[in-house]
Amino acid sequence: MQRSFIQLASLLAFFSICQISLANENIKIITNNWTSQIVLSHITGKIFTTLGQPVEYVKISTSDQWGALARGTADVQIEVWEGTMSDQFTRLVSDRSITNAGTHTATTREEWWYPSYVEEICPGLPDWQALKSCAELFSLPDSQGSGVYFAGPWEKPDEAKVRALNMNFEVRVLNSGDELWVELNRAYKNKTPIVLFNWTPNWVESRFDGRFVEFPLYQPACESDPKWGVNPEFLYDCGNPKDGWLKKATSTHFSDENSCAFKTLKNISFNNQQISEISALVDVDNQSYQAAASTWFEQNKPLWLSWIPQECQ
Ligand code: TMO
Repeated sequence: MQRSFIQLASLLAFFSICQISLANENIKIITNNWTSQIVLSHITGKIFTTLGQPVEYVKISTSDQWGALARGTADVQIEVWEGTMSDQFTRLVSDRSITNAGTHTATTREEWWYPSYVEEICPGLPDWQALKSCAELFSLPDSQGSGVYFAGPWEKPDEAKVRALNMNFEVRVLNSGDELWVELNRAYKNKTPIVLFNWTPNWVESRFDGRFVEFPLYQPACESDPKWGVNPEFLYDCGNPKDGWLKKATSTHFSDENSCAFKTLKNISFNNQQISEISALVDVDNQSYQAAASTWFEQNKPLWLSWIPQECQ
């Protein structure tokens, strides 16, 4: 009798330890390499912390994040952009390897972009055919006469786009948003021609006047059917979507283990103005990512409280 009581008691103790360790396991939030994503991740972390959920941040590239989410070594991605990430996101969600945690209000665009003064040097912009005939204007001393396009590390195959549209451009891939802005600032100061990857919502639109290049309108078939579009032999003879979505993703076990955090995440929704203001706190006002997250968090308490379901408050 006594023995079985001890057994039962130790069994109960064992289960409660398991539960505690389950509940106390840190939520692993992915951080990438552009500003709004990093700040939004920290804001999300602060919201989870108010639910009593400890968090940690996992710095990882967008290309490696899919495996990490699928394996559960990362739990939360707060910014999945249609223009650069829809293929993997859609495939992994339909495989049930990751979970779709809903859509932000913001609409997005990710595309080749230039500052407005470039239009005076290359008339006909923003049409891509004008850019094609002006390619040499964008050459650099070490580009053998080809134009240079500064790309980020996130994009769809831009080499393929250049080839399919038969443009005389070299694609230079940089490692982060910050490296793109170094090139933009340098060119802007001297008013030299530049074309680089950019996106909206972003802080750039609050500081620099500029436009996206208009490539042939995106349709999904452009990326699956070579016969589609101006080049019947190649894929990618089109631009990115002009009003893309912005979604959130989690590992598949996240919703079971952290139901309040998951429900809250589903409600989290940023709009274009909020995202560009948040990125400007860092890239214009020079706050740290953490400080920008704290600033926003302090100033928007009613909003983020409204994202937490009643039963979790
Ligand atoms: C994924 N990004 C917003 C940098 O294009």
